[in-house]
Amino acid sequence: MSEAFNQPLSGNDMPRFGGIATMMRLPHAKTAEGLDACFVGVPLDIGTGNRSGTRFGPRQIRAESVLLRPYNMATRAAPFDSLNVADVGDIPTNPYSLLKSVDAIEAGISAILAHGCKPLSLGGDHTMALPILRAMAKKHGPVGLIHVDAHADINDTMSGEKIAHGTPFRRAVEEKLIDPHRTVQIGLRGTGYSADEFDWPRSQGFRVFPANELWHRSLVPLMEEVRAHLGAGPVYITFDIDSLDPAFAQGTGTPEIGGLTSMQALEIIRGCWGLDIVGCDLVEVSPPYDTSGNTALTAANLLFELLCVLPGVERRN
Ligand SMILES: [Mn+2]
Repeated sequence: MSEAFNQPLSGNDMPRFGGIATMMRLPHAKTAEGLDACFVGVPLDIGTGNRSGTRFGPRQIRAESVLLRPYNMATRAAPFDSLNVADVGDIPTNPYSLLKSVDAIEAGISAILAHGCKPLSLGGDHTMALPILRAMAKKHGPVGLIHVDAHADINDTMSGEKIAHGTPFRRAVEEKLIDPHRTVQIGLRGTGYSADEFDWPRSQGFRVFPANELWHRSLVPLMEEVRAHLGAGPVYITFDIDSLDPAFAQGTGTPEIGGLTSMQALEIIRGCWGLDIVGCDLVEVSPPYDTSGNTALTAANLLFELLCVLPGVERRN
């Protein structure tokens, strides 16, 4: 069975530090034709308001992903026995124009969806969630959203701009790309520009789980609640690496103390199993601030975990 689909290149056939640096050492494909799921890079950082560097995120996540092996020990998921997966390379963003980059991302994701393939996007700053959700809504209608982040990213504008990495979910509500009553935000914390901005997500119907309510807790029960809340219907997962505490993921542009642990991140993603997931992203990895490579390594692992909870992935017990 496993012979039928693309397989990651084994470290026994080519040393892990050799070969072409695709995600998980999968084959590179020019398009998503014939694929069930694909990894796609979005090298973008001109939507960031503080530290930049996420344009280098996709390459660094791919570089650290060479350590990943194809079977998930904890969940027994065997994604490459069940789905045909490849790395389709990067979407050609425009380093001089955020708006043109946004259009390019929507076109790139739409082309993947046209093949019936589910994109797992490697970011890139969080601006990319807006064009991705535009493409998703065109195909599926308003989607349910699991948004894991230190920040709500619901600003109306940043420095007067409607499109930036802190505004995508305000735009997504306005453009009816997401169903606010099937939207959850997990891990929010830190400081804000005004006291009332903390109330906006709930005023739209979002369920919000701030980080301080999750400290010292297993998130397995939380995810039971999340699954029940989202129910049937398409779900998109957007995972900002800054949801994790800087102790676990320092290589990001807008770190906030008091965040989630790596273990809680695994519980969140593994707890998405059973939902009708139509795509996902992992954003805001900034290699210039990732001195150990640990943030990109964590991102690579979380992307593998996201692949493992896609519908149709078998579990070998
Ligand atoms: Mn974010």
